[in-house]
Amino acid sequence: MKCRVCREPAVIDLRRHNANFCAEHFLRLCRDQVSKAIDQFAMIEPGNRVLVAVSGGKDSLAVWDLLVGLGYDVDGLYIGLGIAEYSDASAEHVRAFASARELRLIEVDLPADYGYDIPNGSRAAKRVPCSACGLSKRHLFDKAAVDGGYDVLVTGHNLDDEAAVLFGNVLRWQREYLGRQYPVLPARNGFPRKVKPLIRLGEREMAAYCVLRGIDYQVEECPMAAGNKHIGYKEALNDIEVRSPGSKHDFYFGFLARASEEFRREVIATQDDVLEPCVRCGSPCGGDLCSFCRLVERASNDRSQPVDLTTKPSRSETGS
Ligand code: Q46
Ligand code: ZN
Ligand code: ZN
Repeated sequence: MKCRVCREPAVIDLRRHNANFCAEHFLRLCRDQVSKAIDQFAMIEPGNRVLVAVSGGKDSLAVWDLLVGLGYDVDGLYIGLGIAEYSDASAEHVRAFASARELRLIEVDLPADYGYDIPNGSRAAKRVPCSACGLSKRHLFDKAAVDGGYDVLVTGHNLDDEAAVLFGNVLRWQREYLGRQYPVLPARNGFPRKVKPLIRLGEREMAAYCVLRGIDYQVEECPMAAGNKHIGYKEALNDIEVRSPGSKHDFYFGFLARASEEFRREVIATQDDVLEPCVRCGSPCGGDLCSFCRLVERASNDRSQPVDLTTKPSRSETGS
């Protein structure tokens, strides 16, 4: 197995590209794919201040490393979700990464700063954990970006993530979600642009990138993800990819090129631009209180109730 570029021994085969690469040329390929995504979708402009949301997993640490390597001015944001040992270990990976490279890391801790963690918050709000978690993260990403004066918020979603989300949205023809699934969401209501520079790279590539760059990431999956539909969609697409390499890429990029505009037009036409500030936190929202402040309120009301040890969590509350 030889590198396609230099004919030296290869360390990875990429069936989607029908090629093998040595370490040096694989790392270059990753950088080139990120640059290409940034250029193709005008994700980051020169001089932009960039904030990357980091979880401690391979994708978010890799995208931070890649953007710094490409010369961007990037700080990190870590949100402690209070998911027992998983969150403790994730935070350690993020801190070690940032301090070894002398990068600025902003930390927000849900239990310490807002008085709830994802397991309790989701139970109080009667949402599945990933829904309470997604809502909390979106709000805190936006808030940190606005408070810190950042122009762009980066997330580490890769090709496998985006193809799996697309698969789920297409299965149920969720037109609104399809209209929002795009690698760049423009700045709106005072919030920064949101971008996904890893859309041209898959999960396996990101794991290899971290190993080759010596990035020590959180390998454990979040325990709350067990049984979630997204994982099932990823497995289904992996089966297809084995039989037909390049399918995920063609599925996702085919959608972007041929279909997404129609759905995006619908979303833009129905977008409510006269949002009022939340009475508690000031974030733009449709009612008096934004959904994040409602979640915080429910979680704190729940804490003041006596704990009923005879009640078992319902199916939807556990996310299974
Ligand atoms: S962290 Fe949060 Fe994920 Fe865990 S609770 Fe679900 S959404 S699975 S990216
Ligand atoms: Zn090579
Ligand atoms: Zn609010």
